[in-house]
Amino acid sequence: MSEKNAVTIRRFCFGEPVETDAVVVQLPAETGPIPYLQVTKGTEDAADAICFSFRMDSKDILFGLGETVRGQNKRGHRYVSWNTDETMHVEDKASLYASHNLLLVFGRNRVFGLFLDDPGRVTWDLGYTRTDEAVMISESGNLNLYVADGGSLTELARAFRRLTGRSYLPPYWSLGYIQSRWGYASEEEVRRVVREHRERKIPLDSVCLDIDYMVHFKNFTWRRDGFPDLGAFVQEMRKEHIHLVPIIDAGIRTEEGYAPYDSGREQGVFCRREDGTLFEAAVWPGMCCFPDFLNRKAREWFGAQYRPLLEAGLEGFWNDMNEPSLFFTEEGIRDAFRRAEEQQKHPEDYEGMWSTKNAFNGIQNSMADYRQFYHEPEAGKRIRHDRVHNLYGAGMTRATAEGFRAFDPNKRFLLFSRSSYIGAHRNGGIWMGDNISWWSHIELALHMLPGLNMCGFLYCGCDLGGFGGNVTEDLLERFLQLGVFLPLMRNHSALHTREQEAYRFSNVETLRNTITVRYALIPYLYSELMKAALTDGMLYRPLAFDYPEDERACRVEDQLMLGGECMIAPVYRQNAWGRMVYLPEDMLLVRFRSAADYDLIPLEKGDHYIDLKPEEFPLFIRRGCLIPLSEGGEYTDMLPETGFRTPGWDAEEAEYLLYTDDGISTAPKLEDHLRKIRQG
Ligand code: MIG
Repeated sequence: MSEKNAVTIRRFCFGEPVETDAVVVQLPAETGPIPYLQVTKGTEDAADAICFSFRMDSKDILFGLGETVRGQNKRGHRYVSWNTDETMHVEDKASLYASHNLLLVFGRNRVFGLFLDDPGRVTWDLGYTRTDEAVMISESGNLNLYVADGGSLTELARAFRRLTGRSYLPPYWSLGYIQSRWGYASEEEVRRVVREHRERKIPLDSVCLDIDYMVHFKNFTWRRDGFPDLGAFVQEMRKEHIHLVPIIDAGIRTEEGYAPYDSGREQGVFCRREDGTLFEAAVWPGMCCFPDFLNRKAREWFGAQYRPLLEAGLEGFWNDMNEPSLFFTEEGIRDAFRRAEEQQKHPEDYEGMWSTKNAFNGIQNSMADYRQFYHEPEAGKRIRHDRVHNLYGAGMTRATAEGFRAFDPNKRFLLFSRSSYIGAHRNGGIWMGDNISWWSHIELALHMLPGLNMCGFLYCGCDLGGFGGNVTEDLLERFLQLGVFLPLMRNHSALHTREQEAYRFSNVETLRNTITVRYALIPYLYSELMKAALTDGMLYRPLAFDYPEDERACRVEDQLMLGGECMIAPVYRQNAWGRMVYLPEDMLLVRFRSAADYDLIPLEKGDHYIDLKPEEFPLFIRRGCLIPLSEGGEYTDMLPETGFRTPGWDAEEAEYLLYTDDGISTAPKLEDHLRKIRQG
């Protein structure tokens, strides 16, 4: 299990897998026995299904599955890979917006990993039916299975990343603080958001525009009443060092005279039904067509739609509703009404009443609808959507990123998506979708992070403050304290919820101070993000990755290793003025109040109760390490490249290598700086 052992990955092929774009290295398919796994064919519901299973030792810990509910250790639940627009992220949910079919098994005498490259429905029964058994079911039986073993957890994760390719690199400014809210509908509103931040010296780099900037929610349009001259406004904002980041949804409104619909139809880029007619379903703009992102021509077409917006100077976008989320189809509505009419004829039939209710409830994102349309990756080769459902968001990300590259191959654009599949990590980041202003959702984000990193999604984050529900000031503060460390640090909330921009609250100064810590850390965080991307590493790791021999550390669920030097342990309980933290080695506690105001307290390995007043949050630095803290600034353009402070152990001994934009290299300025420190 030492790091020196080389990892071996083997590919096993079942049925006729579809091309998913998940891997960048083509391994020969092996035919021998599959290590670790039993294989059986068929289930009660699906004759073609293939089931893989393995016996779990009581001590086995399971890591992976990216965007899913529950803990870092995935054991003890049944998950289903089926990308779903799910607004309730509670612990009995089986599916969220993404499918990240990677699992690492960490046991007493073995460490191995699985990647099921299957874009259809996959079930992960991880000790649910039987406590001591893990069963993975590919419903279609068409997949490439990758099995890896031979190294440590870290090496296994790295080997999968070598297989699936290098992570997306976001622009530097995207590490700045981003303010977003569903509802901003005009230049005036955006100006006000910016002004309120600037007046209070709350750092800010970007403002996201949600669907309200468009004309009737139609992609690639913007309302002239709210944004009379988009290009001029983009430039005006750039002068304020603000990047506008508009949303784009998956569906294209069915409307003659609307250019994307006309050209898309003309070029045949939309998904069709079996009879060749266009598949339509309602989403925000009304009835929409859905680009066939599995088809290269369709991707090119979609990527080109961004061009006018890029020409107007926009440098970043977020892609939404790409599971794809379907509000309803005409058939779905018709069936439900038919049932309701039946019900009217038999009003005393209570069971019928339930099925009527369910028919209406089931109109959204229905399996019947996902079976109604087809993709055509190549002319003449049709695949029914449900077989490749989990690829849709990844395809949209790919189309967008390809469009950006075609526009300017040398520029780094910001892109994050809601839905994803492994492989999409090469083209963009993701956000974790519609969380709620709940304390448990700080913890949930902390749990998802390492799983996402394992799958290559380094640039990610959750809606800080919570998307749904009404935030309280203390919750926003604790959310931001986690957000300081998330690559995507975005405050976002839903229409009709309490307004949660940092300036809306009574202790603005506290919220601002928290965000200043982010700006002090950006050079470090960006460098560590680079390092993780360029070395196929993880920015966030469960403690088991770094301390596999320490059984206590391996079961810690609410702390994470960050980069090469640090550990985080956020507070996620209301009214808690501190928390227990387990230190797997001696560490230096940096208790932050602001970028300029913090305590440094060396602590020994072991358990500690750390006092953390509402405005305080911790970062732990490993012995022998230091991190660079910049002076900070109100936006990333302002961040100095010198003058780093370096709180850390034994500053004379420790070193920190800065990874820069240009690749793996040390930053001479910081090196010089460190040398000066070393010289006294
Ligand atoms: O059906 O665009 O997750 O971030 O604000 C809701 C409106 C559609 C869902 C996204 C959310 C966004 C919202 N969208």
